[in-house]
Amino acid sequence: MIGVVGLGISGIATINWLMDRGVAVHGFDTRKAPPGLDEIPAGVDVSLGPLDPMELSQCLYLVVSPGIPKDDPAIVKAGIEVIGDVELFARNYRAPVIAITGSNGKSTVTSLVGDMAKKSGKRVAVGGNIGVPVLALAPDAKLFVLELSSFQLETTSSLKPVAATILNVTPDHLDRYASMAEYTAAKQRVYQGAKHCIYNIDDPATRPPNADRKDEDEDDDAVVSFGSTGDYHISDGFLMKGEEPIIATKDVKLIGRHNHLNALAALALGDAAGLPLDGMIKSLKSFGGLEHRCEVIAEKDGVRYINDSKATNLGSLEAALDGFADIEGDIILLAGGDAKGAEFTPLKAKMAKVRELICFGRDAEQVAVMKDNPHRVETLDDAVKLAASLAKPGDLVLLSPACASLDQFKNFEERGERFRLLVKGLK
Ligand code: UMA
Ligand code: ADP
Repeated sequence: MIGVVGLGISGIATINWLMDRGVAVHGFDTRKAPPGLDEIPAGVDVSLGPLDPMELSQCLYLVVSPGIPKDDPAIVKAGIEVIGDVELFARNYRAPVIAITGSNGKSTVTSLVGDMAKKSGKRVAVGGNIGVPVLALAPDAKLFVLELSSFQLETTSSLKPVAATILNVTPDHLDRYASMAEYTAAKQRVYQGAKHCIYNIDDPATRPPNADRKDEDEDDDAVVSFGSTGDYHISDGFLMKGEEPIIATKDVKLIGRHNHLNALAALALGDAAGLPLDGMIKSLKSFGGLEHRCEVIAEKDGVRYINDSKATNLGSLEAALDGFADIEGDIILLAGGDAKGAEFTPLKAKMAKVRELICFGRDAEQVAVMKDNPHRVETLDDAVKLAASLAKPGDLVLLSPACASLDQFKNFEERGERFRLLVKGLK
């Protein structure tokens, strides 16, 4: 019998996958009413509430969901092997994998690479942390493009991606990691066994262990860099591969410098996996990005409203502020929620364009240190009302919360949709 700990979407997909293969399963969840309870197939025993090490230890091994730390005391005490759904996938699937991690840009790059593969006629499956559990993906895909979180990487050791990247590392999930070093180490696991490691030359934490070899042999394509310089870089308004211009940035549909860096990473990953250049260029011209990421949702009385609800950490807020540094008016910034243990004072230096900071949610106090004279309100509803009353023509009302949404919403999508609705309702 195999234990599946966590009955969210990855737990349910794992249970179904094991049951399809005739394996006996026992499900566990620390919650009294986990979301996937109704979807558990008949014949699976389920234990809810605090994990019991004795009961866990009856299993052959445990497949632990990303939402539960693998060093949970009960799990450690059980003393049996602990893996994640991505490890189970890695042990059983043979098609090439492109693996993408980083603090920000994962979903954008994952979707973009998936689109590049599709436009190149590949039978591709896209999943992982982006919201589709790896064990729910079409098993007959010829290429898997996987977004992997640090939590998923912690429980994965057999994945051998054809191409792997860490896009960037900025503070996040510090409620679960003791230090940035620990968080970075989890991300670095993506390079284990990777054929091509693709890293951000401007961010030392993304540098793979074998990068020094590249310093000695420039043609070594096991390590590839992107960024302000490096193998893939931006020069004179073009995305470049070495000396070769690939596409003008003005022809790339994704906007903002951070997205141009994402495009470079996607090109490097696609190249490493053997995708043809014309398919990748077609995709760069047409892929407009995902909802809730610096999305312009309305313009009212000369005020633009931007939904960046997916900005759940400092790095993503910083990218948004950099991206809007050249606007004519000012920014009215709506931020707050569950701060996940982050320290906001470093962002004080980035507030030049922010005229008003409106903080909401559980950790409003923590977020408020970013600027002098901040406004504090309870909810996003109050924040939008206040923002509308303070905005002048030319201004930008930016929801880029730099926090998780879980204190007041089901997820970042619900927060973004609420924002959209509130803005729509403004007179
Ligand atoms: N939980 C408990 N007790 C349990 C199990 C879970 O309290 O016994 C809680 C967790 O603390 C968490 C929630 O339940 O708050 C969901 O955890 P889960 O492991 O059941 O999550 P899944 O529904 O399986 O979704 C997971 C990823 N969730 C997390 O890593 C928290 C999803 O990423 C991912 O899309 C999905 O697997 C498919 O691979 C979401 C996420 O927030 C989007 N990821 C984090 C991020 O992007 O920052 C890492
Ligand atoms: P992730 O899946 O890592 O959360 P997303 O592509 O969903 O990444 O983007 C999350 C947030 O990060 C959005 O606010 C987006 O504007 C911002 N972002 C996207 N790419 C980058 C990047 N390369 N650097 C910093 N921020 C980024």
